[in-house]
Amino acid sequence: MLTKDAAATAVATPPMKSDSFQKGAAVKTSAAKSLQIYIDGEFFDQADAKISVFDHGLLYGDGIFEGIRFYNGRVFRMQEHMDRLWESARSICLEIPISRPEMDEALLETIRQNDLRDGYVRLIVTRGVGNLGLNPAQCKQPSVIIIAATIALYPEEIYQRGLTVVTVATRRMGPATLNPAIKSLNYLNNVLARIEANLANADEALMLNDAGNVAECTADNVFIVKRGQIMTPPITAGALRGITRSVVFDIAHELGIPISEPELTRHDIYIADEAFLTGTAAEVIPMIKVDGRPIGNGKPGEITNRTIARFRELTRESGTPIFSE
Ligand code: PXG
Repeated sequence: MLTKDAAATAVATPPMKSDSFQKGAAVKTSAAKSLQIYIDGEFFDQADAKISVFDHGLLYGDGIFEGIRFYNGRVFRMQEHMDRLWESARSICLEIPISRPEMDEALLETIRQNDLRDGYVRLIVTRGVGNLGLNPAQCKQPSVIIIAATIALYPEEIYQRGLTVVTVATRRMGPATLNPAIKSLNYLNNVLARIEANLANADEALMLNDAGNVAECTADNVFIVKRGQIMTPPITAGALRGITRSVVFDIAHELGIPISEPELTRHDIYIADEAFLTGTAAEVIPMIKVDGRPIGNGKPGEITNRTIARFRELTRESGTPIFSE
């Protein structure tokens, strides 16, 4: 039986001095080497990669980010991630200080500098240095930070067994407060939900919106399968327009499985035949128990497993090449 700690290993892992951070089937491809971090056009050793304490990204969570995976020397769905980054920027009136082609190249070069073929990239644009007041007009120069690291995968066992999830009391913010469609540096809403899941000894937290409908999990979109049809909450329910979510739409169309975006309640989850979560870090992963109730027969379902298999093929076969071959 895996603990929630095993589930928590799906995080990007810098090569730390101690291995204690990496539990389960951690993957390391560059053990002893210091990471090269991109900050505003320059590369720094990870020990020297620092930004100002006056950056509003730190002071107010004022900034945006993307989490991107690369597999087998190719960046998966890179343009979709860049589209979403630019949309988040536009929504918060943040002017990204470099062009799209420059950002593409900076991302690819960061992976090359670290000599990685499989891993995870964290791309961050902060509001930049200002004063201690929150007015973003004080911040003249946004900063771009790119971290490419290896990723400690969930152990294969967890894809075969599935995740246990609890509904938490913390509601997903509504579009009138901080729109969850913006992938901002302000993740405290999700962090609070995650703390609740940890305290309940669950792998993930199911978050509802203010209307009581299902929104998403803390870093993953939610899907159910009912009578051969795949369903996921609409973006308007408070779900991030996940890139992995959109890959599931592509897979469903390809496999001829009907897919739709109705409002979903907890009841719909409890009576589903199958359920799974999607996210860049978690990929496509079965959800087998919610609030103590087994989903379907309590095992990953057939459509879930087919979706996982096709997702893995796509990650191996497609993407933007990192190295010229
Ligand atoms: N919902 C939320 C709130 C997210 O932050 C997803 C869904 C899934 O989206 P993608 O595009 O990844 O399919 C996310 C993903 C991580 C990490 O370590 C990822 C996210 C947030 C925090 C950590 O991969 N975003």
